[in-house]
Amino acid sequence: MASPAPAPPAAAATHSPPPRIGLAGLATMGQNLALNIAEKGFPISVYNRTAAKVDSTLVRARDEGALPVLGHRDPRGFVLSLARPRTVVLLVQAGPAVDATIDALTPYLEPGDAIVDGGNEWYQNTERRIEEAAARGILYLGMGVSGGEEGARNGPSLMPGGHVDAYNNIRDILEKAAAQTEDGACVTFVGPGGAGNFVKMVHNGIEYGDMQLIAEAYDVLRRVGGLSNSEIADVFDEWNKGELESFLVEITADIFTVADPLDGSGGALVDKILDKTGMKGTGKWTVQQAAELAVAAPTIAASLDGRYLSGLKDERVAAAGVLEEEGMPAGLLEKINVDKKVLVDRVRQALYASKICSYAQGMNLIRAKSVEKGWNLNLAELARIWKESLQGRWCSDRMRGDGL
Ligand code: 2AM
Repeated sequence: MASPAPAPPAAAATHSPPPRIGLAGLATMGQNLALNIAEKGFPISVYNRTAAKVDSTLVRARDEGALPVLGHRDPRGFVLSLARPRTVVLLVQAGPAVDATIDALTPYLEPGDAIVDGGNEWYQNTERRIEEAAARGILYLGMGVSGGEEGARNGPSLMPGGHVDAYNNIRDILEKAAAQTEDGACVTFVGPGGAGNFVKMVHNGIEYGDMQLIAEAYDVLRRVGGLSNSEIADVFDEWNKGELESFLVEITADIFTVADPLDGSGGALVDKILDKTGMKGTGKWTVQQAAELAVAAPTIAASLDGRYLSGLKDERVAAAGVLEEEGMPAGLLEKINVDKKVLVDRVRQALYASKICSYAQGMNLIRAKSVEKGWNLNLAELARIWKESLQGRWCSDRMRGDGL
């Protein structure tokens, strides 16, 4: 195996003028967002607690087109490398790591500088940090970043909330880095306080719903309709040409065409995947918030329940045995006689209607929170900046890389 290319010098001090923006936290999302910003023509300083990730970022910056990325291994040099007013974007794990990173950087920040947390943070943590930063004259944004690693590199949907001046300082950078659609860049100032994080949380909850709906549509086609994998692939392919067009539907079609490389008889890989999933938490927060605000969000709640139930694999296998013994064998539904064509069309319509309901539930939740907090959120703007992330190209990457 070839040894990795040596890292370029840590701080290529040749870039001038100094960067206006820095990014701390160079795991996958941070690295990709930093490279994206640099590629759009904005020099950027980068820092990570563990220096190896600074080196790997610099190697990528060099390999992906000599991008203007300046590496730093200590927080002081990192902060002081920035032109004032400084903006430091954090992409570290939500929770205590954000506080630790803020503690490491703030001694060197000055009044008027800004911190932008790009993680999937609980909105109340952002509201606490806005107050703590304000006591030092520092501006603060909590910014949802949607699109997983590919979105971060090539155009995420950005949901910044908090101090509007912090947004205005880097608005031009965010507008260039964000996904571009015919309706403009996928970024807007969401609102004050933790509004950006809250909106990102609901966005993820809506995606939980989307995935559950697609899974249930598949289940009906398979169990009730008795469709084969290749027939289901064709159905999703066809659906992707109509009002259901989205990346999730597109990749669902692809999933059914992949053969199991370990199965000599050419069986489909999808039938070998364990039906058991985990989650990272934003769906649970969404449902908790819906309950707190007395907003019905049945699709999102059902998707969360679906994940909990999927985790109970052993119990489900045991229960199937009990049902079998009681005269309800697996595959009972497959014995129902249905007209496949009619079924496929009804499932398509049901999927579309359910999806609309799910989005409405999410929007309703955001509206209720906006009223409670006095955030005055613009729902149409949110729908606009979600265009690429919820419907577009980056969905699959978010399933892999983001807070789902
Ligand atoms: P690391 O590379 O030094 O572990 C995702 O885990 C990112 O969050 C990484 O960049 C990681 O830095 C960073 N991170 C996690 N915990 C942290 C902490 N307590 N302080 C600073 N950075 C942290």
